[in-house]
Amino acid sequence: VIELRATLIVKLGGSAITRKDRVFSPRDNVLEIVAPQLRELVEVDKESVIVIHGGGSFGHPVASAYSIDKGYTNKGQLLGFSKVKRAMLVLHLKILEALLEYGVPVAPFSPSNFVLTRKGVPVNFVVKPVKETLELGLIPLLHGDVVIDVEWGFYIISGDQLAFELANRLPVKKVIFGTDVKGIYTEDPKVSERAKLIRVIRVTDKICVKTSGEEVVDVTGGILRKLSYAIALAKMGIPVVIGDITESEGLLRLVRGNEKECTLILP
Ligand code: IP8
Repeated sequence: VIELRATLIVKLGGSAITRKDRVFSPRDNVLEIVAPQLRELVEVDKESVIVIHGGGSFGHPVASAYSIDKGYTNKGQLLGFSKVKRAMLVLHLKILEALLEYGVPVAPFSPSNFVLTRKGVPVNFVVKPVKETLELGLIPLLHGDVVIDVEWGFYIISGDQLAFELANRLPVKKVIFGTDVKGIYTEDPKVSERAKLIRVIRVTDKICVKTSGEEVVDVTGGILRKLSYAIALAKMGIPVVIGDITESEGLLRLVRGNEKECTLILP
């Protein structure tokens, strides 16, 4: 039996791949920048890669409009479930197409088909198809999704949580949270000029991050929740890098450790 090579997880954050200020608008230029780098990671760096993308201006506004993130409370939400799925699948297809254009052999996966949660914690998470797909040399492409929760009815599982769940079930060596800013700041850099980039966070550090509260709609908890998954991953011994993937070669620099302007979360 050949042991599966430790995998690199790349999360394409919704703020990087979509315009959060306009509903249903992808940032095609960022997809064009990211796609060839993913190809390079596979062909040149020989990385085994799982890609996960977030919801951005596709999943979040729809989920929020139907209060899907509050769980199942009324029948009108059933259509909301379908519409969140649709929004995510439309974005998923756009990313699939962008990656295909650059010859990246992706295998699309939609988490609601193989994940069931109870109060947000997976009770079923069928990882085997993802694992076998990876072993064959394909690049699994997953997305943040609305899943059925046996207690709450619905649950929005974020791409960040998916990274954490995968790392609990597969050998993962590093996780990149790609976004449209350089990393975690002391304050919201889009609002405050005083915001300072935090370059390294140790899991034992006490850190203070001020959020603006003016953030665009994010049903999965924004930057603080991202940070808590990053810290949980680091506690498992998996380094996490949070950084900007909207600039050319940005993703490669983050993966290869050549980027100084980013946030490293270390055990
Ligand atoms: O953008 C959320 O994924 P995230 C997906 O990674 C939905 O938090 C359905 C809003």
